Amino acid sequence: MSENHSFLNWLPTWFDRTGALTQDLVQQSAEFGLGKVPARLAPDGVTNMTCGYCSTGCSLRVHLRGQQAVNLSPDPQHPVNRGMACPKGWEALTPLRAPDRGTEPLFRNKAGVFKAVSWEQALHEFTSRFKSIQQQFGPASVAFLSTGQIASEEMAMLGALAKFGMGIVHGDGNTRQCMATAVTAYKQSFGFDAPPYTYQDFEESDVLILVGSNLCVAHPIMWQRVLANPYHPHLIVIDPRKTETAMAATEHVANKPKSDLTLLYGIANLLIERGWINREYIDAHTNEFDAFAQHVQSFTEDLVEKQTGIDPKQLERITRFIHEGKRVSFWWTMGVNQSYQGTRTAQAIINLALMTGNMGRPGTGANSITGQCNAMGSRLFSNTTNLLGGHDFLNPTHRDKVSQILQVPVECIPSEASLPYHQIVEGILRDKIKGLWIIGTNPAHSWINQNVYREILGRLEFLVVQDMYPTTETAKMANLYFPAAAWGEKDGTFINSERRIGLIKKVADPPGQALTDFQIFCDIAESWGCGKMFRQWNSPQAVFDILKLVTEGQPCDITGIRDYAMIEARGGIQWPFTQLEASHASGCSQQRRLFENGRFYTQDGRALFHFEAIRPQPEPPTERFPFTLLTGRGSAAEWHTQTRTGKSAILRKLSPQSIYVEMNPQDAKQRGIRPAAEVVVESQRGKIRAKVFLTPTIQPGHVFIPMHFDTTNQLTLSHFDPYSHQPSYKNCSVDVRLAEAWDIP
Ligand SMILES: Nc1nc2c(c(=O)[nH]1)N[C@H]1C(S)=C(S)[C@@H](COP(=O)(O)OP(=O)(O)OC[C@H]3O[C@@H](n4cnc5c(=O)[nH]c(N)nc54)[C@H](O)[C@@H]3O)O[C@H]1N2
Ligand SMILES: Nc1nc2c(c(=O)[nH]1)N[C@H]1C(S)=C(S)[C@@H](COP(=O)(O)OP(=O)(O)OC[C@H]3O[C@@H](n4cnc5c(=O)[nH]c(N)nc54)[C@H](O)[C@@H]3O)O[C@H]1N2
Ligand code: SF4
Ligand SMILES: [Mo]
Repeated sequence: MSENHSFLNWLPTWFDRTGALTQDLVQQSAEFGLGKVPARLAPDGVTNMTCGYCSTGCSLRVHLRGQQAVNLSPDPQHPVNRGMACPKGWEALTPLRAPDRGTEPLFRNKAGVFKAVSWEQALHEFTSRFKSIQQQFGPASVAFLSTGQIASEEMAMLGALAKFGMGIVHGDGNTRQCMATAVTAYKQSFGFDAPPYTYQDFEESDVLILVGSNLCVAHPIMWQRVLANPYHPHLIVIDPRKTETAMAATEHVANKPKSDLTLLYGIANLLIERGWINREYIDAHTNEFDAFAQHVQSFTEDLVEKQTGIDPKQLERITRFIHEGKRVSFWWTMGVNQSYQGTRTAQAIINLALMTGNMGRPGTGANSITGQCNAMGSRLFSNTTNLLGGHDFLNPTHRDKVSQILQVPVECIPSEASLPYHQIVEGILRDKIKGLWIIGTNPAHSWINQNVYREILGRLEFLVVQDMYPTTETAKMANLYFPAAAWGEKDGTFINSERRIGLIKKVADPPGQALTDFQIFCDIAESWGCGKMFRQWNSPQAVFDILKLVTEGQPCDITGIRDYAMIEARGGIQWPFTQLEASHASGCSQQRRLFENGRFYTQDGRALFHFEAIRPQPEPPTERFPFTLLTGRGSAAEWHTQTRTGKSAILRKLSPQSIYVEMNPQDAKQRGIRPAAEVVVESQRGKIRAKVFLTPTIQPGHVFIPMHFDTTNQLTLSHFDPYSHQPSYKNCSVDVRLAEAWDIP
């Protein structure tokens, strides 16, 4: 039997990566014995809530029997998913009853052993340790790192408590690893962080262009919406790998990694040369086009071919598709955002949409697809880099407004924005930050350059981790662990990629003494001695009402939403939703896109063309490290660091369980690497062991490793986009060789 046969058992996985779910699998999804359901829900029946994994925001119907949440199914009526869910959604209840759920607070004693303690003692340790660090080293010596996976009300409570109540200045989120580039690009180009689309646009376009997005794996239900497009659209996928999405494309543009900016400028240049631009739209609604046109002149077909590997014929073809399309939509995800020149690349996409007038109409737009279930909530309400409601910490009028609405003294609102994530990490290294509170993220697996990062975390005087599980790589390093309730065990709202606010609900009790993040924040406020500041913040719905007021007059104004019941009745509500819109028939539409009137959120209402010279790759391949390492999502069944999806036997069957590296057969042959061989992958920062998977879907000279394995980020590079400060996870240089007996296990 050839070695290749050991991969036969992977094959179903390989093809199931698309997220297509068989009936067999649905039946395996046994009934769950979860905790008691709160009395306000009918004992038998169903209740709808938004999925707690990705930013698609599918609506799931949770089935209740005998006061137990027994199963769930996708909501057939919902405008987002229309009865569909991916494997993670179907299995969303399973991680709640995992045996390693945190059931009590844990405190590491002097011997270094985690011991269960009461909440009272845990809160006392939290308050006394952090206060003493702040007294010794100043208020900014304690920081927090949060998440895009808790409710908006919880994020807002955390951000307000930390910054207004506890005097913390620096707090950022894992959304920095994910969405910061899109946020910065939109703010600079449109005047506000505003993804303009609605999912209906997937079905209305006649040309769709996906840049650095593996939609089929990372957003399987959005992908279903593309497949439901009745116009037989051209689908152009720009990705160095022939992903599942690229395989289904009418045109796969397999460019060199991180050459997108050159490619997009080349397309812009060709559009201008051919006169294939919408001058009327440009003149009426944008600024700086002429300077942009001049900038892209040097991006000739020859230059593009040399830098990107895309030949003039293909360049011409895609440019022609854009020109001939009546409704062209541009979509991008992490292949763009996670790059050292990501902001300008995202803006190069925005520029193409603006110059061809593909904006504000059905089936058009420059559309960033976000990642986590509530990354969009964190963009508006986490109070980290923006002041609550998309306001600016640096703007005194904004500080006054927020202070008045919240009845928080204005002096308690910091007049500086938080340091970005990587500077918080540097702050720890430089002994400026001594205490860290990590909520709902697992950076000891997911942050770049792990070997150094873990050492840095080890320098902290006090690390608090608040998570569903005390078993995550990060929680294991903590001095104090808070057991958090999960999605399904609490109420609140999420905002999905198309700006739709949806509900999450409590359908099970948290295990043991675990508390909702919201309750933990309220208890900390009391323990810290600033509880008075948050008297009005006494329930998620009460916080939602406060957040509504904060958005008044902002582009994200949601003052027209009456209450949670209104969100429920309407199948979610997209922002903005002003009082005027609420009273108007157009406000009732389930598919609302931005910029229909051509007015943007800049001072003069015009969108701005941003552009810049191409930057050199921070770590190009060398003789010693000849391969470019790409990382990303492996399958529809795996979620990030696998703390949740790893708990489902069904999901585990749908993806490889040990680390593998995808490599082109040609490269393997040259190096004498046979299929399924054990190899060592080495970068300047670390070396790891993996099984090789030979596949022509990866170009010669590149390799790909999914992010779901805890060693992947030992290889990745600490390099950041200068505007968004987002890490460049998707390119560093590595070597791959056969593992020897003496290599690391
Ligand atoms: N199943 C599953 N779904 C998820 C998640 C998950 O963990 N599992 N996570 C969610 C989150 S938080 C996010 S942010 C999204 C991410 O969603 P995506 O961004 O779609 O997923 P990735 O696999 O990270 O990256 C997308 C593609 O970028 C390509 N790429 C790498 N370098 C370049 C480049 O230089 N140029 C171009 N054009 N492409 C490049 C990679 O080959 C990869 O196919 O997924 C969300 N959905
Ligand atoms: N190499 C590489 N690395 C990457 C990426 C990549 O493409 N390549 N992508 C990056 C991106 S886009 C992202 S978004 C990050 C994701 O990285 P992480 O945020 O580290 O990933 P998760 O596994 O989602 O971690 C979420 C944690 O929150 C916990 N949790 C879940 N629900 C709750 C809750 O309600 N309350 C609390 N308190 N805890 C909860 C989970 O148990 C888990 O430990 O990874 C980044 N890392
Ligand atoms: S596509 Fe995303 S939101 Fe929908 S079921 Fe899957 S993980 Fe949940
Ligand atoms: Mo993400």
